[in-house]
Amino acid sequence: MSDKPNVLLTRAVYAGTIETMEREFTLHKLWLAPDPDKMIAELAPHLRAIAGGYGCNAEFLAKFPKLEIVANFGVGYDTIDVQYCKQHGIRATNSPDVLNDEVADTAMGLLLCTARQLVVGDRYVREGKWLKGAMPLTTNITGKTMGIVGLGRIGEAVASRAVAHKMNIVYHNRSKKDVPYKYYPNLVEMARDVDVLMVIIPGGAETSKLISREVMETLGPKGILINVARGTVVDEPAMIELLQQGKLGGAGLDVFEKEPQVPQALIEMTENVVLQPHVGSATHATRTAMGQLMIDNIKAYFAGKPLLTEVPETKG
Ligand code: NAP
Ligand code: 8YV
Repeated sequence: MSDKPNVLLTRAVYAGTIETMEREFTLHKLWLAPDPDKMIAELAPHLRAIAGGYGCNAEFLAKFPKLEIVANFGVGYDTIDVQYCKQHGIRATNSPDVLNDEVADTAMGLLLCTARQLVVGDRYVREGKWLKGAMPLTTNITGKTMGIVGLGRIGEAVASRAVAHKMNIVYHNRSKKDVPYKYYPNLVEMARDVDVLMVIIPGGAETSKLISREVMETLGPKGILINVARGTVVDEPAMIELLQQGKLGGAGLDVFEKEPQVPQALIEMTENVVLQPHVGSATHATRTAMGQLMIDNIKAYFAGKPLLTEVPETKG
């Protein structure tokens, strides 16, 4: 019997992370189990740690009466029922900060691709259209106003990049922050005053469809919506309708309501919509750092040391 702690990994994460986990822990890979229920039944009597965070709703967590820690792979932990964890004395951790720059780069990349139609331009050349004439002019971002919905760790990294692009920054959070940007307590009022709405808030029930039809209609026919948060925070059917009717100018999307399913209507909008497969943090360097933070939290827990990045809901 190995003295390395048993850890149940609920989904595939970065390959390098899995290799490290196999050295550090007695690792159980749920998504590869020929019979997942059998694996769960065998582990249930003694398992203390779950990693990955995927599918960790109350029903799943209740299968493990000895569970003490859930370590998420990612900063967004909307797939973990942290209220259940709190009620059962289970600690939960995530991987903040190590991915701020990566996600902010993706957000700005999506904005430039959408406003300047860089993907359209790539296709324009490959399809030989340039031989017949210049591509139509597009939209600039310099001097435009970006409204950040969720000026947190990643939101602030986006803001500093947008400032470098000579954009004006305003923001909407539930609470005002000590930052040199105008604060909008009302999201619709902000949507009225901006050219770009940059969405980088957490997922979950509280933010579900926060980017409503009214918000997007107010952003308007020249407005650009960028969503690098979660698909659930946008009213996706309303967004599609408004884009089709020309009542919303354009969208750059990294996340979707039913990932990896993407509505066909969005796939067919090739001029003013840019789609990405949830790659906000998808580089080797950043995924390695996310994985190491997940591992270090579990190691700290079993060593009786303070957790490095516990989520606010299970602290104290
Ligand atoms: P963070 O530092 O906690 O920032 C979240 C911000 O959102 C805070 O400033 C918070 O301010 C605001 N906020 C929270 N709930 C709100 C609400 N109901 N209404 C308005 N504002 C609200 O989190 P982060 O590290 O920047 O990450 C943010 C999210 O990005 C993650 O939760 C995840 O869903 C997403 N993400 C996506 C990718 C990707 O690959 N696309 C990668 C990483 C993260 P207040 O508390 O004042 O409201
Ligand atoms: C991850 C993310 O890609 O950290 C997050 O919240 O959305 C991304 O960094 C996602 O968790 C999938 O692994």
